Amino acid sequence: MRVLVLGGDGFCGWPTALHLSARGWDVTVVDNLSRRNIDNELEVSSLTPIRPIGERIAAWKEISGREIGFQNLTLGKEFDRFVALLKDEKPDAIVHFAEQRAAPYSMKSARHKLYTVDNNLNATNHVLAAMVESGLDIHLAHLGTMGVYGYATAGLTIPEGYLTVTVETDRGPVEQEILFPPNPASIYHMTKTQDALLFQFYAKNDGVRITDLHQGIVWGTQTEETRQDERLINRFDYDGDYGTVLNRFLMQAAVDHPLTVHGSGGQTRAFIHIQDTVRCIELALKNAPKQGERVKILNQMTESHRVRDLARMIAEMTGAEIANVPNPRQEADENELVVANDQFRDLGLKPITLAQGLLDEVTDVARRYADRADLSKVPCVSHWNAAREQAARDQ
Ligand code: NAD
Ligand code: USQ
Repeated sequence: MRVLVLGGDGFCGWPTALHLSARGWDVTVVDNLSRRNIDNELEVSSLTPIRPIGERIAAWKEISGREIGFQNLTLGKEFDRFVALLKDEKPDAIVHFAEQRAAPYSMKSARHKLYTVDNNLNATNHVLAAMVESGLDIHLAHLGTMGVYGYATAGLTIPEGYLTVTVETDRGPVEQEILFPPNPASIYHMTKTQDALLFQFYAKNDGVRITDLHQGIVWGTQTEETRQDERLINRFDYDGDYGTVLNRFLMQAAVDHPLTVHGSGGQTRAFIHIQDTVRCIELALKNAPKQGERVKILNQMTESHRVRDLARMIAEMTGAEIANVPNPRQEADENELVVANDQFRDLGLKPITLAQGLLDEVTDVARRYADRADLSKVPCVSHWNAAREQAARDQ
């Protein structure tokens, strides 16, 4: 089986490429290395010493004997090259991670908003149009986000993508299944809600087989494959734009930085360990929708936690202090989050939980590379309403 991993140099993509290669898939990574360029723009580096993509791939060949291909290609810009690649490789599946994925980065300035929309929507549309153009029957598995649902569920268990609603009409109640109403909390999350419409259209019009994985916040660093050699090590983002909350807290605890809880820390979010991410992708590829089936949507998360509870748990474990800092985002003070994830459980996923001591593993990684940390990059400096705040200061 052949698979293209779009965005395969990134935090989720690299371990996925290795996981699938280790299980006998013929893997080609497609990535324009834009994430590494954004590190240059922000003047930050992964806490872990990630190697250039060529070195990563050569190290994997040395260790496993297996080849991973690489194409430096910008999805959303180089359409003809991508169609030619599809016709050449004839992949059975494509895993699509290739988008700008940080909410704070997407809200940094007007330029960052424009870049995120342009990059993400064009990448997804080009991938879909190229699949149709190639004439091949390829399964697309896309990494979406729990954030498409919004986070205030008011007692509702968030279903997997679709919601059955009853509409009162003159002829009595009519039942209909609709996409769960989108409620994005950042420009980045908004691009994922629009991706969902592109998927609905291409599935209906062209019969493209699509799985959209609504993933929660990924935590952890290493997987079975990335820990085999330091040259395979995965990325660890800790800065205010790209670092996600749980990994940031673990890193902060390791370098004696107070845990940066936004506001009262009342936001509840869904989480998944990186090892489970790669398992879920494999399960999704093995259980592709059939021709003519609607877009298959799965919630890819394993547990939900409130931010302040996570901070408390890590503080108790490590002795770290907690600092409640002003929230740079526009989000509710408190939200509940109950999520259905029956499909992956039915497919046999046995989730790794925070309670299993894996937090230690991440803290160990953070401690080992603590000297690489630039603490000036820890604060979240991207504000959701920066322009309005500036205008108020100027008055
Ligand atoms: P990442 O930024 O580490 O990786 C994305 C990769 O895609 C990078 O290597 C980047 O260079 C590449 N890329 C971006 N735009 C591209 C383009 N136009 N053409 C070619 N390559 C391009 O992000 P990640 O954390 O690995 O996330 C991967 C996907 O999973 C994203 O779509 C994200 O929305 C989703 N996701 C991530 C998380 C998380 O916690 N990290 C949670 C839920 C969903
Ligand atoms: N937060 C803090 N302190 C911090 C950092 C974050 O309190 O130092 C809070 C935020 O205010 C927010 C919550 O933690 O309420 C989560 O923030 P995050 O940066 O960990 O996650 P988010 O912005 O939602 O984005 C991440 C990934 C994104 C993915 C999303 C899944 O970057 O690609 O889509 O998680 S989800 O959150 O389920 O939508």
